[in-house]
Amino acid sequence: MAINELARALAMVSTADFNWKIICGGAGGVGKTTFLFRYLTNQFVANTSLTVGVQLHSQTIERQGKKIGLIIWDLGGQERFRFLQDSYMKGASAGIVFFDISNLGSLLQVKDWVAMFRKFASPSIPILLVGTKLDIAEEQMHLQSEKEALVLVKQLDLIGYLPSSSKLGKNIEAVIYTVVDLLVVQKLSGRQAGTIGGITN
Ligand SMILES: Nc1nc2c(ncn2[C@@H]2O[C@H](COP(=O)(O)OP(=O)(O)OP(=O)(O)O)[C@@H](O)[C@H]2O)c(=O)[nH]1
Ligand SMILES: [Mg+2]
Repeated sequence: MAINELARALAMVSTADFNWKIICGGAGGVGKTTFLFRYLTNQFVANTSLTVGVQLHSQTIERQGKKIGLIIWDLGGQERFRFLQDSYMKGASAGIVFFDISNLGSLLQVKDWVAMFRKFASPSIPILLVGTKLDIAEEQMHLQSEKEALVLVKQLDLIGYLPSSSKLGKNIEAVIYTVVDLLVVQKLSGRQAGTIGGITN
């Protein structure tokens, strides 16, 4: 990871209302890096190389009147990097697990990623399931993946499911905002329990 990225992240931490670490996992090649690049730069890059180990991104955003420092960790999906990734999951506030809608085999790894996040981050970490590459999936696959994804959401007690396309720019911000908004609501309701009835977003 680049030192200047870490320095930027540390500078951000001192000025934000909340600072959260979000971890991203899922099978190799499903499109995690492409997704984060689209989110951070609004560009679709077709020639990413596989993520070696982990990559870190930092960003400050405003949601619900709060300044939020995000540190997003992109965990390489290749099995061989797993041994060094456990420690990077520690302290995460939320997780996003990705699978490829056009390759339903990638759904089989979702359970393992959820289990890892719960083991190494926290047993109660909120996790969103995200389908990628909606643009190249046939209608039939889209329907099938949605059905299977919703079963997993229920089975594994995830926040929910969103299909996305980094190529089309579909549901990119929605994914991040869904996670962040949930954390904001959790934080505010936990802190001021009983004083703010019914926070909605
Ligand atoms: N058509 C299409 N291709 C995509 C999309 N997202 C990613 N890809 C392609 O899928 C390939 C793999 O994307 P990556 O982002 O490198 O995948 P990754 O999940 O980060 O892979 P690892 O780092 O090995 O875990 C690249 O060739 C991307 O261009 C998408 O929304 N649509
Ligand atoms: Mg990657």
